[in-house]
Amino acid sequence: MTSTFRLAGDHVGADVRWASTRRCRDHARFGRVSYREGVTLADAHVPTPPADDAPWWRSAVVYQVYPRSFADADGDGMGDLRGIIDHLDHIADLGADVIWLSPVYRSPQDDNGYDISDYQDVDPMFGTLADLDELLERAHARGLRVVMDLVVNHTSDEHAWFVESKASRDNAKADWYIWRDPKPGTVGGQPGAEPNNWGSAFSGSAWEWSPERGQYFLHIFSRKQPDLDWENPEVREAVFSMMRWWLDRGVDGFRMDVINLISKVPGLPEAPMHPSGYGDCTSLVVCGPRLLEWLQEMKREVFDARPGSYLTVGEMPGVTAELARIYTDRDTGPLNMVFQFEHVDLDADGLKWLVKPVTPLDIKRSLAGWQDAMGDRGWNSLYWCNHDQPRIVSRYGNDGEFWRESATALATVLHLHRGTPYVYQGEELGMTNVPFAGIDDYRDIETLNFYAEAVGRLGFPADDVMTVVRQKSRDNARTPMQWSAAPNAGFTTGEPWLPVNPNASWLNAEAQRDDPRSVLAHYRALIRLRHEDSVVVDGDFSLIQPDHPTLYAFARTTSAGRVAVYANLSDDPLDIDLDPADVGAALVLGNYPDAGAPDTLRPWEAWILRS
Ligand code: TEU
Repeated sequence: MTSTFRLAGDHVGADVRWASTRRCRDHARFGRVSYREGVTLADAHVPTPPADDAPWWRSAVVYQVYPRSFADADGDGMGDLRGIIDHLDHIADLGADVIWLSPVYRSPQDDNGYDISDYQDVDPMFGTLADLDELLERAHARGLRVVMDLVVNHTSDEHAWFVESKASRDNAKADWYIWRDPKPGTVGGQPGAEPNNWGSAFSGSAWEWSPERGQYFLHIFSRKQPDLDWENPEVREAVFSMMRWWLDRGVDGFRMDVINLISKVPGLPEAPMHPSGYGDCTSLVVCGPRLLEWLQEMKREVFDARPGSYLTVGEMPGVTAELARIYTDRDTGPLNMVFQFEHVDLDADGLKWLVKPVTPLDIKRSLAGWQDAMGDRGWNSLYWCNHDQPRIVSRYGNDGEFWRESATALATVLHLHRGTPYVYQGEELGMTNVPFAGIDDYRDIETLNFYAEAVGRLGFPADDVMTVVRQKSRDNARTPMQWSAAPNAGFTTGEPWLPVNPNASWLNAEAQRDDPRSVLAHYRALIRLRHEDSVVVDGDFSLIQPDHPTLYAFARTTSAGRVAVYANLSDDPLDIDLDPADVGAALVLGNYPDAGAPDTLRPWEAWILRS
């Protein structure tokens, strides 16, 4: 079969509206092009905008801001709220609809703000509540919504609730956290006295001894992040009331941190052993017995009585597609969408740090499986990157020879799936992993704890450990945003809290802003396409040539038409056959400067075809 399609204008980083109204005359080079002189693409297929009565977040794109690394307005080396306010135009120009703000609450910053000591105040290092109000106002004025991070599986150990809880066994908040006695016959605080064998996600035991109270408390994450006891109705009401307070203040929803860990299996039984030497409690804490009930309760208590429509996304490591569909069911689900982890765990052999190779076919099967599983009842969130994940162009792309092509190909594939896309700051520029020289450059608690444990207790060679740290550390995502080629990438006039990636000299927002071939221009075009074409929002999903090892191709269809994606996820050219349904379709967006050959995809070339 000949892979002929019609070209809808200069398609590199093309502005989609422009492409869709431009006259397309110069396509004669495609032998079987059937485009009539003088007919615009708009005449050929008028894209129908998404329906007005559908929930707004279905056609939205979310931009995640990690405040400490976004922009520093006061020169202390740490990003802040005023820095975000100063750069709202960047987010608005990209076309994003929503900002998800990683935590800016008061926090000792043991886990960069995911350890909160006051849910209803802003940490002074980020600014004030008045700054946050101003950010909300200015974002809203640009049509941008703002979603807050809700971290309520745990608090900081410096939160007033925990300070009170640990003071005695009979205070008013004594049962707000998960307290347990030492194992019978042992001495509390001694190795082996922990109530069970669970390991923490950040290395070591998940239990910490509290001498004040003479008991252990559970912390699935760091010892400064004690888990709240959601079995206690007072805890739930305190969380719901705090959420209502934020909604009253004008926020537009919540990204709910590890929300599927709040319900633990009663009795906290021993867990199967893990290579780390501790029990792997995943099966005992993930999507536990009362999770659905409590999420329904949250929806009822916080959202149902309010006019308006909010965005709720539950971060859910280890969630199955079957459960995710239930949590996001369009009629009965308590959440709009969840973050699932399957496609970002493909390179982990059981443990994040045991890296294994991933093929394009693995990625395709995983993401396509989720498309099928959500069907038209559930809803996907679509992401490659966030503050916990290595940079996608370094991870599943080629950040050397095909940096631009692979960054844009991966973006194309993801954004054309059914679901709500998330863009993590710098992803829209194709930011890469950082080549830090040694462990001293890293700041992330997960990375530092792992390194200490792997090199110290487990005795692995430091060089081997550094190899995996460079691939997987969360600090790859957390290096400062690359605004320009100025010192410190224009992020700060001071000393940045985490070193800047040296490639900021050429990889930065300023260099890309007016370049129609840039990664940034490509992201803009993808976002615009979603806003303008209901097929991208609503279309059914089906893979094309599902078993092909490097071709990632699929179609989205509704009665309004068909959008097809053909992407070559490899460093080699690829001869392809178009699906018969796509022969004669218009090319609305590609990622090379010219149309190339009609039946060959160049390395990491990606096409979006419309018919
Ligand atoms: O992350 C949850 C989570 O599953 C992490 O353990 C994640 O798998 C890990 O960071 C991957 O390396 C959320 C937040 O996004 C993360 O930043 C926090 O550290 C964590 O919860 C605890 O609040």
